[in-house]
Order: sequence, then C-alpha cells, then structure tokens
Amino acid sequence: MKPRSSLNVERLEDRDQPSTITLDANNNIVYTAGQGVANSVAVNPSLMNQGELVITETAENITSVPMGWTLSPDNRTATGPFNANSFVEFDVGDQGDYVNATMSPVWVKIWGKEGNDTLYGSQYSDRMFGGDG
Ligand SMILES: [Ca+2]
Repeated sequence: MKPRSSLNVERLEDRDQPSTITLDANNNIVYTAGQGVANSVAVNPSLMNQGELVITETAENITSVPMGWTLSPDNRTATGPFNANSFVEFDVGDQGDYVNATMSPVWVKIWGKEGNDTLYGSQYSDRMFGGDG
C-alpha cells in the first residue's frame, strides 16, 4: 500500500488574512474584514427569526463565525443571535469600503480606515471612524 503524502500547512500572507465574525468579551458582534479588499457589507434583522441578525458581505468570503451562528453555503451571509444591549462592530480595513447598517437592530461601531469609504449608520447612536481617505 502506497503511503499517503503528508499535508503541508502554509503560513498565510497578510493579504490572505480572512474575514471573520467574532464575539468580544461583552458579547458584542465584531466583523473584521480581510486586507486589500474593498468590502461591501450590510447588517439587517433576520426575517426568519426575531432576535437574530444577518451580516452580508458581497466582496469576500466570511471564513469563521461564532458558536451558534450559521454561514451560508457561499460564505457570504452569516446569521446569528444578538441581544438588545449589544452592538455590532465593523472593521473594514483598507480600500474603499461600503457599510450599510441602516436597518441594524442595534447600534454600530464602524472603523472605515484607509480608502474612501461610504458608511451608513443605524437609527441608534452609532460611533463611526472614517480614517484616512
Ligand atoms: Ca476593506
């Protein structure tokens, strides 16, 4: 029997940094974009389940989500629970990004960073940081 070849694990370069959704220590939802991507991301209430929200990214795949969340087969839509006291934080990194939080069920914190960004906050008291560009 022929031996199987071993798998090689390659170190990801910075430009390959994936986009992720995580929870911080206070259960706030944190979306962190990959580098070198002009992101296009939106947050909306779930139409299926009250108490859940949907984060959609059309510019790159979302590679990981917190426990209890689901990711669509195309890795562009993540759905998960939120509580009314929490917020959603977006770090869209470099490039000219687009963030639409107009329908967000909670307030948002957005880091636009480098690039000419287009940022739309929620109906609540948001915190938005444009950065350069
Ligand atoms: Ca970006």
